[in-house]
Amino acid sequence: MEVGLRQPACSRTGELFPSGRRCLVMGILNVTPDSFSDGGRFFDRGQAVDHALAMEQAGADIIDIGGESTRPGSASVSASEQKQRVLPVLESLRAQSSALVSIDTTSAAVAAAALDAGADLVNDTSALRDDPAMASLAALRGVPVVLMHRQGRPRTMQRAPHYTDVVADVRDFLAARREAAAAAGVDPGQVILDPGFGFGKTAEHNLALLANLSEIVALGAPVLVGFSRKSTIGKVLDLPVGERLAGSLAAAALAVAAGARIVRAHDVPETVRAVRMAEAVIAHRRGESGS
Ligand code: HH2
Repeated sequence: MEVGLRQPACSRTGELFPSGRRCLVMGILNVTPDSFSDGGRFFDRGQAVDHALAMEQAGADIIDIGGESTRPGSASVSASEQKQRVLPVLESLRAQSSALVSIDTTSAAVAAAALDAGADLVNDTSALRDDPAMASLAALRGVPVVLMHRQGRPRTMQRAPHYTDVVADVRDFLAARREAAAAAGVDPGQVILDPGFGFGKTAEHNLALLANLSEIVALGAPVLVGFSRKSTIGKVLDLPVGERLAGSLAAAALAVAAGARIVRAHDVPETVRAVRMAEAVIAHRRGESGS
């Protein structure tokens, strides 16, 4: 299929959020041997597709497919290796499901191939910085794109994260990246912002960002939150990665209450329920439409 010719399934972020729906759940599909919480579990194509279909069945609005772990200390994976991992899964999934699919990559070659194979949006944890071709790709394809804050690079980002004021620094970074994307031709209406929990941040930084998420929401773009199973939960509750579901759900509910529009999660059935519950409460806030 030729670059730029496919009509995207959702051509604007507005179409991601039909009226009446506040928050979408993005189910995580790591086609990797080494992701921090589920590495190796979905490295097999059949298991990956089955897991994606199960997440869709459980209420995931978007399936986020990635072929490169970005956990602290991880090494980068070549574009060709990422494509070998994700494309067969994406193609099988596309044949069996009409779920929205995002491609989690910082490589424009991987993103382009995934869009050709039927992905609907791009999730770039470098906010278009790692690959200079990513901005023009996003502009050309006109698909929604997630711009995430990350200090440093995955291999070293947790060594000594430092901020003057983490909330203001992340907010200003995201505003600047949205402007840079617009300067490269990306429609600002297609931009989704993400504070990047765990990406060059201590537990204190992550807690401050979640506590003040409304300042990121105030930038006016849809905000994505990925707190699922992350080490801050392990630190607060003193729990290993396999026992962080309750902490993940608490973070998801707080994110929804602060105005997040997408929650990225490993445990989709439970997260969908937590999000719907938070939305039911929010619907009763005074002065908001739908209350
Ligand atoms: N977190 C991870 C990966 N991609 N993308 C966005 N937009 N926001 C996030 O918070 C985010 C992300 C890390 O989680 P996971 O995919 O489970 O782990 P790994 O990177 O080890 O595959």
